[in-house]
Formats: sequence, structure tokens, C-alpha cells
Amino acid sequence: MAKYLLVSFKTCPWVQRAAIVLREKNVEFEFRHIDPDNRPDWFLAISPHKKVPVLRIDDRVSLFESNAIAEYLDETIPPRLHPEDAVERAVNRAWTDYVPTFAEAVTAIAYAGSEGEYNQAAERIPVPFARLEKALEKQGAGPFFNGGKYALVDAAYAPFLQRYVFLDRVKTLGHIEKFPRLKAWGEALIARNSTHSFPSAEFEAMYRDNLKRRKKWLAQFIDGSKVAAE
Ligand SMILES: N[C@@H](CCC(=O)N[C@@H](CS)C(=O)NCC(=O)O)C(=O)O
Repeated sequence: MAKYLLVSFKTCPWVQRAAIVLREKNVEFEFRHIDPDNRPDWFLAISPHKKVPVLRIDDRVSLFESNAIAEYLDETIPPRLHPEDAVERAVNRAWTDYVPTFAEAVTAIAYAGSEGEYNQAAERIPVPFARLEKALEKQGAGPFFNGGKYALVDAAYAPFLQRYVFLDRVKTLGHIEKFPRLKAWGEALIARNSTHSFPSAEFEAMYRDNLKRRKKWLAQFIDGSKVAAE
């Protein structure tokens, strides 16, 4: 088995996606967390966009972009997480391409500078939620995107469904309750061990600390908000 090093910022959702795929495949890897504000030279030398994740393989090759990393791992290490059927696989890839749009819609509230901007951003969240809810009609009884079998597309959405829950606990949004399939999918992904790089409560606390440090409008609600679940 090759030697894998995953270079990370602790709370990066795109790193989390790559880590999920490694864990789903039971691959041993070194998880190296670096400081976003003080990126070491060895990292700058192997990361073309200076971003995480980077997956370094056998101290020889460096892969970047979480989707490319996930696809590479799926092509090289069993079990295959993409569906066997080519049409189903294409549909999964299409919805995976939608992740950045979904991610931006869910997390924009964390970057809003005023109440007005926050409300505007919050109002946009149901748009991608409704689209995913419709896509999930094909999942049957679930609990995953394609039904019973966990797939690469699940790994791509898990970090952002988790962040919605974190943000909803800081200041109630109440959107996901209107999309029962999406809600159940998110719960199944959050319940899955592979989703977690850190103990849940510790990770949520880290996420909240980041929000506080960012000093945007939402930050004022952190101390009084519901305590993270164990
Ligand atoms: N499209 C990239 C996004 C990666 C990304 O945005 N990573 C963030 C951390 S979560 C980063 O490294 N930001 C540093 C920067 O923009 O300079 C992927 O999927 O890997």
C-alpha cells in the first residue's frame, strides 16, 4: 500500500471530504494539520493554489482539489464508492459538481457583515435544499444519496450538511425541516463514523471559535447559542 499524507487545516470541509474517502476505504494515512496563517514552505512548494487539501503519495506525487483526490482514491483503492452503473455514476458526478454552489449557499451566512446581509443569505438556503430534495426522490428508502450504498457523492455533501447543523445551532434557521429527505440524509451522514476527523463536540467548538475569530454578524450569537451535542 502506498504511503499517504493528507495536508489539512483542521476545520476545512474540503479536507474533510478527502479524509472521509480515505476512511471509507480503510486507508491508513498521516493527517498533518498546518496553520492557515503560517503555511510552511514545504506546503507552498507542493500546493499549486496554496490551498488544502493536498494528498501527498509516497513522498513523490502531490494531488490537489478535493474532487480530484476523491476520484483518484476511488479509482485506485477498493471498495468502489462511485456506482457501477454509468448513468447513475454520471448523475452522481453531476450532483457532486453542484457541491460548491450548495456549500456557498449554506455557509454565506457565516460571512455576512450585517443583519440585512445575513437575512438575505439565509433566504437563499432553501433553493439548493429544494433541488437536492428533488434529486433525493430517487434514493428510495435511503439513507444515502443512492439508497442503501454509501457513495462518493455522500462524502462530498457530508461536511456541508454538518456545517448547516452547526450554523443552525448558533442561530436557528429552520430550513432543513422542510426537506425531509435532505434532513434524513444529513442525519445519516453525520451519524457515520467516517464523517468525523475529530470528536463531534470538539470539532463543533473549533468551528465556533473560527466563527468568533471572523467577527462577522453571526459571531455575537455564539456564546448564547445551544451547546454542541456530545
Ligand atoms: N476547490 C478546492 C477548495 C479548497 C479550499 O478552498 N481550501 C481552503 C481551506 S477550506 C484553503 O486552502 N484556503 C486557503 C486560501 O484560499 O488561500 C477543493 O475542493 O479542494
